[in-house]
Amino acid sequence: MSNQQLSDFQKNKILRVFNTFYDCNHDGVIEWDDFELAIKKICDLHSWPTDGPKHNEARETLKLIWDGLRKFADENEDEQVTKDEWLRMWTECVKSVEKGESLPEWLTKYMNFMFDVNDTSGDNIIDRHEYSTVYTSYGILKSDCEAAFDTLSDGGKTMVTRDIFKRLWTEYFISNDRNAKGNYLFGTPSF
Ligand SMILES: [Ca+2]
Ligand SMILES: [Ca+2]
Ligand SMILES: [Ca+2]
Repeated sequence: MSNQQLSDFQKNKILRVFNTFYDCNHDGVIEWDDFELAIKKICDLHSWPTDGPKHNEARETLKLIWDGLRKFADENEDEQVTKDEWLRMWTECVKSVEKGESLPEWLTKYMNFMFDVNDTSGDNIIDRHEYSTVYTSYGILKSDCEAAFDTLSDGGKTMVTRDIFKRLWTEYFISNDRNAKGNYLFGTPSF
């Protein structure tokens, strides 16, 4: 199995997510430790108290996501997902979606989780302020966040609901079109 089916553009997008959102301690592999850091970051961001219901819920959700990710990507079962394993998983994933299959369940869970993390107010819409707050916490510049959000929302004309978020999410991971709006889902692309 090779990564040849993905274009460099697709690989760059997929690795950006690996580096920015999953490999939180930046040691080049995804492990449970990275998820622990993500839980801490998200709870701090929302001021969810340690061991409170929201904190426990975030941990349970991320545990399910990690189990799903390992099942699909951790070929040698060493409890680490390398960049090569990550790209191979995505190659398979892009192929199945192109055949009309849906995204794997763990990824749908992750998508819903990220939507909920973004939607601080809980009104089922991500607004510009909510979006910038979350992504600046991942080290993306505020100006990049705001520019990206303006693209995603057509300058505020389109409400970023869960359905729209899902469409943009799928576009981000699957599309090979450089003009797709979904490319801006995680900040202004640098590619
Ligand atoms: Ca790591
Ligand atoms: Ca592995
Ligand atoms: Ca909201």
